[in-house]
Amino acid sequence: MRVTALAGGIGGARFLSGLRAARPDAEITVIGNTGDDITLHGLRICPDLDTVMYTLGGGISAERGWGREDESFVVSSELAAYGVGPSWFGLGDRDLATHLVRTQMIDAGYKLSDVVTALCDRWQPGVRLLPMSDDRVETHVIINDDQGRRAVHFQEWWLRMRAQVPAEAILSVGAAESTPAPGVLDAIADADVVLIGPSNPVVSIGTILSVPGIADTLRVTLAPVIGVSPIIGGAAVRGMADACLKAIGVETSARAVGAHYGGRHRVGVPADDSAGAPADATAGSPEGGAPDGGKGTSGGTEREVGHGLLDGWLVDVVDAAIAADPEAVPGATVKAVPLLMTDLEATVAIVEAALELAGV
Ligand code: GDP
Ligand code: FO1
Ligand code: CA
Repeated sequence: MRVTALAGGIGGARFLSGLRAARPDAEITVIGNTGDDITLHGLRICPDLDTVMYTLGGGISAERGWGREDESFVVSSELAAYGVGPSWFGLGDRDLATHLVRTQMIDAGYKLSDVVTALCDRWQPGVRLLPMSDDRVETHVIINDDQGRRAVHFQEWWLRMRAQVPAEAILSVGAAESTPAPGVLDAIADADVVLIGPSNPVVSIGTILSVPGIADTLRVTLAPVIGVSPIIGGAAVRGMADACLKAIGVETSARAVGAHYGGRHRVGVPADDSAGAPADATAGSPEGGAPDGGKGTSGGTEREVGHGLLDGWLVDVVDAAIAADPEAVPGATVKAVPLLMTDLEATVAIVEAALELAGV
């Protein structure tokens, strides 16, 4: 079985551990977010790709969820002694080796996807890890504080400001001119099932969807597409996803995020009324798709691929009312199961529920 999953960092990586354990014989392709990437001290750092690689490769810090286990921060503290920051981004000594290898390879002309393959040669994550794009796409956040209205890198907003300064907009800079990395569109088109992990809907999944072609391929793939909600009981399980959702005008609820991704199937819509809206490059927007899942059109009786991305949407049992409401995510089947990834067994059960909803 070929399974393709979209994933950000910590939430995505945990979900992938469950996927790999649930289907050890499956061919798993992961499309990873690179919008969080940042250049510091001349080094290219790819937090979400590394989080997936270290988590599946057994090298992640279990305590932090990012970076390496058994880590030291000698270089970071020596830089701080020179007054060289940023102080809000901790670069571990072991982790630095990854960034050195990556930067050397990129400087030598290799594409990011080649670099990821080379790094995974060491870590053997048991999945095919693809960056969403080989092009530089970076998430920047428009804020307006006492220093005025300006754009800051996502990492500065997320780590230094702890997402406490309201975001006026979240932009996927470079996305409009980017192309999906080799293998990304085929992995979606040729999959037996596509899973959208419980990652941040705006700055992880939304950024992946901002690469032209990815959302459109999700809309038309013959594979069932199942999403897993990162929002439980009206809050993110971890992190500040609520601040990101607020910036794009989406309520922090499993219902609103499901409706934002949208259902793929429209019942009662004529076959010739399924064209998508034009693409844009706003993080969090499923690339021009109607955020309401394409509802509201009346007409014929055929089951058609609609504007949305989802065939199925998994929500937590505390949000079971959403599953009972057929209008909650129009065009998608909503199911409620326990969604807390407390351990591998619980995560495997979530994956099993997603695959069952997909009918594979
Ligand atoms: P990041 O890149 O490190 O921020 O990680 P992701 O974008 O992949 O995932 C972040 C999201 O994971 C957050 O919005 C959390 O709500 C979600 N998350 C974390 N743990 C869990 C969990 O146990 N269950 C579910 N359903 N979501 C989770
Ligand atoms: N997250 C933090 O909260 N503080 C850090 O100092 C930090 C450093 C860091 C270094 C490498 C890396 O791969 C990830 C790192 N992260 C850190 C996590 C990461 O910046 C964020 O969690 C994600 O990018 C947000 O999705
Ligand atoms: Ca991330």
